[in-house]
Amino acid sequence: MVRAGLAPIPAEIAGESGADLRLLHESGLPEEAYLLEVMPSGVEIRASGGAGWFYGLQTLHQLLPGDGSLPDAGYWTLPCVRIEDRPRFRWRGLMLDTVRHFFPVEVLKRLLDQMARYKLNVFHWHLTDDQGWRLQILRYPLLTEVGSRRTESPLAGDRDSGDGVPCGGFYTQDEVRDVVSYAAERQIRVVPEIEMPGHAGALIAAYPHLGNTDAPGFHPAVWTRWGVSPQILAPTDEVFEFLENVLGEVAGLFPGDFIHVGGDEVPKQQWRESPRAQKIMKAAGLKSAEEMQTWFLARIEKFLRAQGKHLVGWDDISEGGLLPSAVVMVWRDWEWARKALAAGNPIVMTPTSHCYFDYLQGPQESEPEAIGGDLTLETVYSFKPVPGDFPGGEAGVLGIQGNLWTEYIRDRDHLDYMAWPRAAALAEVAWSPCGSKDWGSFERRLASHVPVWKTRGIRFRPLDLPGTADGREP
Ligand code: TNX
Repeated sequence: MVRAGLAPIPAEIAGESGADLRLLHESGLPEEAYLLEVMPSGVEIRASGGAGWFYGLQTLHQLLPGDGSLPDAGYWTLPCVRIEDRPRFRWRGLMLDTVRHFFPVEVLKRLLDQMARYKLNVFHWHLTDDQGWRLQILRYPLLTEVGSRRTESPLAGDRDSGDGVPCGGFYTQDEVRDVVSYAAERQIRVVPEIEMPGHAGALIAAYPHLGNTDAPGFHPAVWTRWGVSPQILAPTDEVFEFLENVLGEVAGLFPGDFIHVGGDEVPKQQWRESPRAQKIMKAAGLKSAEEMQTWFLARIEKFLRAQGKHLVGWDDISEGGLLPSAVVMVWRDWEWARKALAAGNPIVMTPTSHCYFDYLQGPQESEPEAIGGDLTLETVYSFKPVPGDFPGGEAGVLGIQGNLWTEYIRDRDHLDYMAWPRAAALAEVAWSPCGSKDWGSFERRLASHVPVWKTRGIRFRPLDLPGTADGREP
């Protein structure tokens, strides 16, 4: 055992009290595990590295009464406890869609702060889509010059009309590096998402020759409605070269192991109707547009492997057959999870039934406008991500993730309202051992987080507002 002090100590804890807080190295503990002991002689946190110390400190912080500010007495009184703790899953994610609405870096950092408090460790950053391209790529400046701007968005309360208000924004590479290091200091890895071959309308608006220019209805433009644009990337060598150059820059910006390439909801009509795409399909011996999607992404997967990265994609990537080593993010039918696991592909469970934080969390009449759906706090908490019949049980399940799609989430306060407290429920599912959940206890404990959220200016959804149908099972 050696004395160590690598993990940042929250200012309130370090304080001026001179509390005897020891961070001790214990190599036998798994990567994110910690042992926290509060004793009359002081506090000890044992871990095998930074992640464990960091999580021990988060738990210590949660033991502090109220909002964490120093009481009048000038010191805190902590209960003597011994907590041995480790996460159930290694992927405990939250996704933010920064395309449908743009959120400045400050808002991302606030979200990362909250994630850290709940020991969530993956920030999935949705950066490109039909409605915008939000990541600076040095080699292709039009991606942001053209692709980050749309002329208008759907009107609030009337999805089929436009609001006439231009909307734009993107992150510079310096800003991305800043976010990545801010996240890393909080033990959060950032997984960027660059969508292909569908949800790529903004890319095609910037570089129209990469679309299916010979398909009927080819219309390059940054999409101004929600839903899915029919414009998809052409399956040409030129497109692959472009994507590889983009992904090369992305790989350099994001040091983590994973790059998400979307792959969801690809409308295949243009591939069926483009003579050029059909020719490529036949030459490659592919029987369907679905097979061509797998072929397309297999080529990208090979490129990413050569860069030392794993491809992650939404479960739609399996429609034309599974890619050899892709991580499948399951959002629709749980059958996709079983198929992926049976083929040996790891999965992240993020089904709409329990993880879509853009869905309504109470009666529609009394909630802010949302995409629809029905996802109460209790339903999130009831999430059982690994049913008994998953091939290989829990072994292939990397973890779980909540998704904040932002078609109807326009600003920071609304984002808070949709994320909290639901993301806290998800965090408990992600961290706690299977079978240890207790809704009553969660509700009681959650109440004690309210003063902290208030101090931090988090505009959470008040806990006494009504939910709707609860406790849905998968
Ligand atoms: C489906 S989930 C989408 C998103 C939308 C979301 C709205 C997924 C892979 N695709 O493009 O924003 O529904 O809930």
